Amino acid sequence: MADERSYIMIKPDGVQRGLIGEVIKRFEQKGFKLVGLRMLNVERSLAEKHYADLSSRPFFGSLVDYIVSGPVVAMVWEGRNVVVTGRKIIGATNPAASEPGTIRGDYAIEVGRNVIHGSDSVENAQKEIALW
Ligand code: RTP
Repeated sequence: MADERSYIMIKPDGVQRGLIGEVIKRFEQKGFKLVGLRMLNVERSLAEKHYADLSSRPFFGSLVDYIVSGPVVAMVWEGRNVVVTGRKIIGATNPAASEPGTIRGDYAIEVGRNVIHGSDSVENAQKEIALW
């Protein structure tokens, strides 16, 4: 579907490290279209809702602390297979496993500071876009 959309978010460490341009460049060069962008400080309740599926995990508190620690860049990207391809551009969750050439593979070493979020399914993308 040509108008598939994904919710992509540059997390506070990515913003602080000056990686906004690099992330946007990689998605643009691939051929995806940026259809929405907003920089914001995240309320704790919004971070908790976004990661509600992980609320029983031991790292949930530190994950929410991380997301509210500074501004994020919330974006919607559009294009064919953008959800799955976006996850490939981003790389594996744990930077120890993400391949060089991916964003996390090139710019992160810790799972708790992994620069960027990308929706993991079309259904979750729709929910996240509505939420953010
Ligand atoms: P994201 O939602 O941020 O794109 O990440 P993901 O789908 O690749 O991974 P997920 O399992 O949904 O985890 C969400 C975020 O939680 C943090 N995390 N920390 N300390 C830990 O062991 C741990 N595990 C996951 C990461 O920031 C991960 O992106």
